[in-house]
Amino acid sequence: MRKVAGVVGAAALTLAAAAWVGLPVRAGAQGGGTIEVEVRYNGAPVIEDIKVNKDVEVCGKEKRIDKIGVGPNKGLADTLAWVTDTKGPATSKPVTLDQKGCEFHPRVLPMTPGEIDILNSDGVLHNIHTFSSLNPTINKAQPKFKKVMKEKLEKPEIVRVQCDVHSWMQGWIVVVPNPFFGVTDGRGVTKIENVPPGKHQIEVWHPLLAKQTKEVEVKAGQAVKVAVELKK
Ligand SMILES: [Cu+2]
Repeated sequence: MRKVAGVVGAAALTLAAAAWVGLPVRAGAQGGGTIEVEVRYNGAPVIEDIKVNKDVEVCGKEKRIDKIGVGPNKGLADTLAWVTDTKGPATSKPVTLDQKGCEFHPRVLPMTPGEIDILNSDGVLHNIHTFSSLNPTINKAQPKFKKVMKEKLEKPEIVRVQCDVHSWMQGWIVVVPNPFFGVTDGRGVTKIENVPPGKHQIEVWHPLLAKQTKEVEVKAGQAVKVAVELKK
């Protein structure tokens, strides 16, 4: 209770401060609603165990790839949910795709059109290679001393990513025309926040399964739950 009171107090203070300096109090983030998406997969997880024959001191001797990651209660990981019928502003925080332990982190990375930082945390040679149709291909060696490469992806589409040095390194960057997206965690859950109120359509997409769309009605200041089961 104390925490809640504190939050209310802080909000009241902000409003009071805004009134004091004569600034308009905008609905902003408070004007939107939240979509809580829970994704399930009824099939067995698909896991691939790879024997590593290169850069083992950094990559490890074996890699376990969760191609279809299924957690407790059949929750499906690495699944993108996004609002398809709305344009929106770019996200303000930097977008980063890390190459760490010879894996892409995250495996599924949504972003609004713009810049992306590709990191090499491994200190070994990686070579990022993108497969896209609207955005220019990126195919660049990233030597061990090059910690960051700045690239741009300006057109909304799904871009598959691989490393040409380490064949098991696979990922997906999804350029979304608005910031209303989320990627499920190991329990198959994600939240899309600050969505403009109204009726919307969301798309739920996993790299290896059939995508689905759902209608959802978002109300200001409220959370609406959506359950989706993806299939092959
Ligand atoms: Cu690599």
